[in-house]
Amino acid sequence: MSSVLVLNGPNLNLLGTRQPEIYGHTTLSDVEAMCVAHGEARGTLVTCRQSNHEGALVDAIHAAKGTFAGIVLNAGAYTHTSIALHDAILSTEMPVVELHLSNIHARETFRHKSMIAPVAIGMICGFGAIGYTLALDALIAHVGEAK
Ligand code: CA2
Repeated sequence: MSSVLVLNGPNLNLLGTRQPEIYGHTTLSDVEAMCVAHGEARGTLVTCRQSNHEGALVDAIHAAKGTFAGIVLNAGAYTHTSIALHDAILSTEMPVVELHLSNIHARETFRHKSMIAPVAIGMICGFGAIGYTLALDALIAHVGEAK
């Protein structure tokens, strides 16, 4: 069975508790349960992690190599700033699907730039929590094709 990682970055532990007009009412636990169930239905083991710390996210990307076939990554605000996450993805050469709940291109201009996009296989944004399942499907298809 193939195995993928869903990795969430800073403040996403607050999902469903504040700013529901932007991020929806679904909690991070709900999202993670949905991802695991979605993976099960597609014969893929899904493991979920979240951290508010940039270095911990870098560590999680490094550790994913050899354990997971790919990563669905919502790097939160680090998306727009983190050369460290960009370099971590480059160094592992793992397939990463960038995911955002909101449409970052329809928001403030500082959210339009992504440090992840140039090293991701693709990006899904603007579909709320359901985007995680779309990102998983994209990653699972990509990993299957790469075999
Ligand atoms: O839309 C996304 O998924 C984002 O990655 C979310 C980040 C934001 O900085 C990115 O530009 C786009 C912010 C996550 C904050 O999540 C919260 C959830 C509930 C309440 C407050 C923050």
